[in-house]
Amino acid sequence: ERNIALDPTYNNVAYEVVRKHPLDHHNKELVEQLSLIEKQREIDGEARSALSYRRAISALISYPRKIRSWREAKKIKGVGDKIARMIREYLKTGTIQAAETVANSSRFLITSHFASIYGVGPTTARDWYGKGYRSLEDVLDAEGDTLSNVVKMGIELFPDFQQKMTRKDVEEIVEVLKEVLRGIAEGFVICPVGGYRRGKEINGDCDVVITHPEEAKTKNLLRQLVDALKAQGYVKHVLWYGEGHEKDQVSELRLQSGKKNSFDHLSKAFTGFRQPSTGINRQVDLIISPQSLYACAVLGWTGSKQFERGLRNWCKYGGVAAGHTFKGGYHFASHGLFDRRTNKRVHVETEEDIFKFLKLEWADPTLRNA
Ligand code: TTP
Ligand code: MN
Ligand code: MN
Ligand code: MN
Repeated sequence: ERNIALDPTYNNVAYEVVRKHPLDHHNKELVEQLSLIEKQREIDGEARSALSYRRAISALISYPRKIRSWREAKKIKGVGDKIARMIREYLKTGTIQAAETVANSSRFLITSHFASIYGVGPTTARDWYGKGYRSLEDVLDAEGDTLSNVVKMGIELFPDFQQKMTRKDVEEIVEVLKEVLRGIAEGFVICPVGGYRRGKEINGDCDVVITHPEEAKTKNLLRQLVDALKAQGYVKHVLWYGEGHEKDQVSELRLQSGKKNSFDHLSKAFTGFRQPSTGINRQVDLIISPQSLYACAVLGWTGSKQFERGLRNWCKYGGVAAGHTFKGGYHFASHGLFDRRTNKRVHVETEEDIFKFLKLEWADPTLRNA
């Protein structure tokens, strides 16, 4: 039984960009339990530990059949000894004790609740817990006056934002955006990205990349669009607003921005957007890209986060995939693909171009759920 052949297209490699990660996979319950531990490590600030769980989880998502033995689990690249032992425990008993402990930890339940509020990260969540707060009422009672405006908005919008969106909800919002864009000018192109593009039925927010064939049309678009959305009553809350500087010197573009929430140099706004049919405020993330950066913007904002991490590593360090060697030496960001040595931008028109350049086989967005 151990020798049942695996899917011949399966790649047992550590590279997320080479493997396939469908939403529907063979080890869901196991992945669910490991994800709980991963989340707890993340919220407790144990970044390295969280990352090793995330790597293993992605490897398990891409594994082409239900895992049946410890020996089988140990062979999977990305699954280390410690997690392999947890898989052994899971196969033997049906549960992982460490995951049960997390699931029953009131500290975990409360800190993860705090951290799910927009603007509240793990550090603040732990800090609040440490001060003895056990609910949002506790937080508001004790800190109401000192909270930042973003956190105040996050708390105000929380009851709405925690309600998940169907694909239809996302599509409704995209239609509204198209209409508002038409009021600004003809010819805008809008691409829903994030979990929606990866095929998820249920989404936490709506992420869109917007471009126009004429670069000048995207120049002041973010301001125009947010103003129009406010004027038409769709947007009351702007959680983050940042105009990019796509035309700055290339070397400067490569630098990581120090600005919070600004992990690329594209113009973007994270908004609370009132969905017409339900009246619920949805988080809508608007990303504006000039045409020349559109392929990178779409690839960078489609995710998943672990897929993007893998993509950046592949660009930097390279690897061998399907007999092709890629030497690395590049830097990927949503605002461009750069040669690390010269800081020069590589011109790419489409996502397919990027994969070809990186010597990778095309990965359909629905297989990027790493
Ligand atoms: P998100 O909207 O945060 O994630 P998501 O769409 O995958 O999932 P959810 O249903 O919870 O909304 O971000 C969209 C994509 O943008 C994400 O998959 C990867 C990319 N991204 C990063 O790489 N780094 C970041 O810090 C953010 C905010 C997004
Ligand atoms: Mn999203
Ligand atoms: Mn999210
Ligand atoms: Mn988002």
